[in-house]
Amino acid sequence: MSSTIPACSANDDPDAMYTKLDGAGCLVVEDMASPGQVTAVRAELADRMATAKVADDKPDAFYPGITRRVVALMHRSPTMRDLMMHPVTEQLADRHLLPNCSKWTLNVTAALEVGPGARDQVLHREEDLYPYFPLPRPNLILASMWAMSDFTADNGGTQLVPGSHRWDADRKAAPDEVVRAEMPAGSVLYWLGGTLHGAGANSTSGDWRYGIVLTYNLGWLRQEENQHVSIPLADVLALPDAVRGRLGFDMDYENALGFYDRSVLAPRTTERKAST
Ligand SMILES: O=C(O)CCC(=O)C(=O)O
Repeated sequence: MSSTIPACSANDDPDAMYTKLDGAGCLVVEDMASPGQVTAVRAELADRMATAKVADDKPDAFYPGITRRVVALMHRSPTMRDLMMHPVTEQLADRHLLPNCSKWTLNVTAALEVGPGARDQVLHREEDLYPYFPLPRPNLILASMWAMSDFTADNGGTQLVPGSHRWDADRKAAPDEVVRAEMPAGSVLYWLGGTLHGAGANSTSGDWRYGIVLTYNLGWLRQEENQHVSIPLADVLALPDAVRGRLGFDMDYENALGFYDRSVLAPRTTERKAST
């Protein structure tokens, strides 16, 4: 397979889009967030991002130096909460995850900046979280990267290994199998949970590359980021049911996984009379 990342537009036929994503293990979709939405997300996260610790540069660290990250985005960015429910994500995740679950949920949220001089991140798979399945694993995760700045091959554009979602555990990526995502701000890079990827080196640019990762997993798996404590309960109660469901706050799973007593979240104002 040639090492290229397929691209399409947000209005393309969802089945055709998923065929490309499933074939290569990755896909760029342009014009997903408007310039206004990109500005709003950046403004909502600006204070937190400005004070986030810049990682130290240790050669073996999973997170390369000269990068910074902020999590709990469903609490911190109302605009990102809207984009989390984007119809293209809904269509792709339905196709990728619903064969293995009755509901899928938001897994991880993180704003990631890659600064000038940052090295390549080690290649990894989102599904390495669940090592009990042998490679290639069943469909467990769909990942997305929302470009909040332009992504280029030399400013930290995500590295991807197209086709690696079908590899077994012994196969390593050769240098010419690794490609770097290039896309304008407002685009989204999707990749499958089995696809090798990592943040790219910011080798020659003087700018910080800015992306937002949202990943989604099967509803019966534990979420990597604990969404139940990443957003205050009072805020959760004000959200529409569909958003709450995506965060994992509902109990409508097969086998009642995640059940809870609804009266704890919405206490009755008057106690029901004891029956005689
Ligand atoms: O920043 C990127 O492009 C990818 C980040 C990533 O894969 C990670 O932080 O695990």
